[in-house]
Amino acid sequence: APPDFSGTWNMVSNENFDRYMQSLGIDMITRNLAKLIKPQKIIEQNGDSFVIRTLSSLRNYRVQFTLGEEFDEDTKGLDNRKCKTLVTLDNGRLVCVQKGEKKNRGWIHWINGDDLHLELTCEDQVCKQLYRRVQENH
Ligand code: 1AG
Repeated sequence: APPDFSGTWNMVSNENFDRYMQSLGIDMITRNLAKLIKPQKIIEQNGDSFVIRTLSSLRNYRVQFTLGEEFDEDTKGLDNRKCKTLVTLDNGRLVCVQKGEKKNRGWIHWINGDDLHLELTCEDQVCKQLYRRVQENH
């Protein structure tokens, strides 16, 4: 069975984020603020349908998709581009391809125990983020 990505996840590390943002054309002031932030991911998964919210004091971002169904993504509040985006499941990994102005753009999410990994790619830059599951109070 595929993993269940649902839950709340807090960032614990973020490698090469500055160069990833540079490849998206983000200005230095915004990059320097963004680097200080440790966002939280809130993922709701229902079968093949997902909502992923990335929350921070600086920006919030929400993406909603169904596996295997290409959609129009507007990266509003981030680099403000339009993409044709497709997310599929490949060996338990959520693999996203963001077709648009930027070459080789996308991301991959996977779970290992209480760790949620995110690799963000744009052109020749790969940013590696690690999030840890926030325990639910029952
Ligand atoms: C993401 O996509 C998007 C978040 O995780 C990547 C963050 C920034 C990269 C782009 C541009 C930076 C512009 C402004 C930075 C301001 C805040 C950054 C921190 C907060 C992000 C909301 C994958 C996701 C699926 O859709 O997990």
